[in-house]
Amino acid sequence: MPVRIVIGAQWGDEGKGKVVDLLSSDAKYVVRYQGGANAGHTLKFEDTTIVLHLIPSGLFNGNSKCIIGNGVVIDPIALVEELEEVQSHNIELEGRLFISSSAHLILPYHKVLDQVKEKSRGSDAIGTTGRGIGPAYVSKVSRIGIRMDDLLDENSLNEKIRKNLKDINRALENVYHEDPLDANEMIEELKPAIDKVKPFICNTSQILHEALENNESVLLEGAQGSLLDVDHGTYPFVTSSSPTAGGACTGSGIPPLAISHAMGITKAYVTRVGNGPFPTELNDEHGKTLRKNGQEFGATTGRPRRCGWLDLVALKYAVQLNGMNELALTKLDVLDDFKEIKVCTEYKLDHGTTKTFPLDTENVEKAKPVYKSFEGWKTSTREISTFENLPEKAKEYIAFIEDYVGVSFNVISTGPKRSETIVRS
Ligand code: 2SA
Ligand code: MG
Repeated sequence: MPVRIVIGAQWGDEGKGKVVDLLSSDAKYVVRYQGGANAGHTLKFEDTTIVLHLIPSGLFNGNSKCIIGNGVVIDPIALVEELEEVQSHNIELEGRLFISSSAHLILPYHKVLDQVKEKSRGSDAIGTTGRGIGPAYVSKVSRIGIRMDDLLDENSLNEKIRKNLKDINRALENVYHEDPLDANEMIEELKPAIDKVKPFICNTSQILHEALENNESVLLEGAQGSLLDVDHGTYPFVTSSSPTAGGACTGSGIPPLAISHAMGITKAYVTRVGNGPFPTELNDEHGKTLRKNGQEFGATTGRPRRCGWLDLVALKYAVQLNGMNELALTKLDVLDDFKEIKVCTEYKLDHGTTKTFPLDTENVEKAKPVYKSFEGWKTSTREISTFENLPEKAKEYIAFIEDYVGVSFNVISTGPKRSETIVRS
């Protein structure tokens, strides 16, 4: 049975939620392995749109069980809001949602730190979502983090919160000149959320190990994207986790050799939200058209996303980084109105051109894209659900991408709904 990772091949928002929802009908388990409530995975059914931030996108598929793995950082207040939203759609959570006892918590002080640190960076701000992601991973790595299993012992939990807050308040007052936070207030604020999430806490790696032994299918749902990876992305303009394939193993407890498929998700163009280099960014009418037609606004923060042409140098890098052996192309329909469509095939740098994605952010910043131009198909692809029915010019565009990166598209999405999808075997 497949153990498949679904990974963003760009800077996030590639449409992973839709693809995971689609594939989860065959998956026994759907697992989030990194990130937190910074993610915004949008699912669109006939007349409903749901945005999930923490809960795996498989929940809306009646059969699969959903796991929030150890690599995720969990804001209990945000989680409970989401649980309530999901329940309002008559989704049963008992027996369907499992949260790793080793996952770390995002506490209110992490969110405050995220926001004051961003403010203090001034024009060097990263453009974080302000959801406390970076500071929560800092706590984890510096071994002062609070984990889900700490929620099971109230006294020791409160003790840990008080102890951490002492240090954090010192930084807030002396470094950032902000008001200190009150431990008692925080503990009170957290209590109802903690009570609600407690029943879901368990040993999720054990569940997954048993699933592997029983040859059951597992789908690992990445959040953000490869170019936001803390190691391999455009550092420091990255998130603080590892969305790439390696992160799926450490963030879930699934061993690397158990992974059979790594599916990369890429839009037919590129978007980025937050700061940092973006070689094919379009600061013109074309960029605006992509944003408008693609509804490119942050699903968590509502921020307008930066838009640009498809970047094959970056896509090839993502394919190599993750060993992607499957690809999904999303939002093809957003290109329907364009007379001319471009894709970047090389970067021009000081010393010449390259097809290799530079590891230093300065060179990504400097890179001037070299484009190949395609004539647009100028006809609607919306709702097309078989490859044969795509316009010839769209097929040529797709074939060029496949040839460049060396992997074919198994899934092509022509609209947000489940039905607006081409699946190629
Ligand atoms: P953070 O909050 O510490 O993870 O921010 C660090 C960088 O990571 C980017 N990031 C994202 N990029 C795209 N989509 C994300 N999720 C939301 C969405 C974002 C939103 O689905 O639209 O609503 O704004 C996401 N989460 C983090 C972030 O922009 C920083 O560049
Ligand atoms: Mg998103």
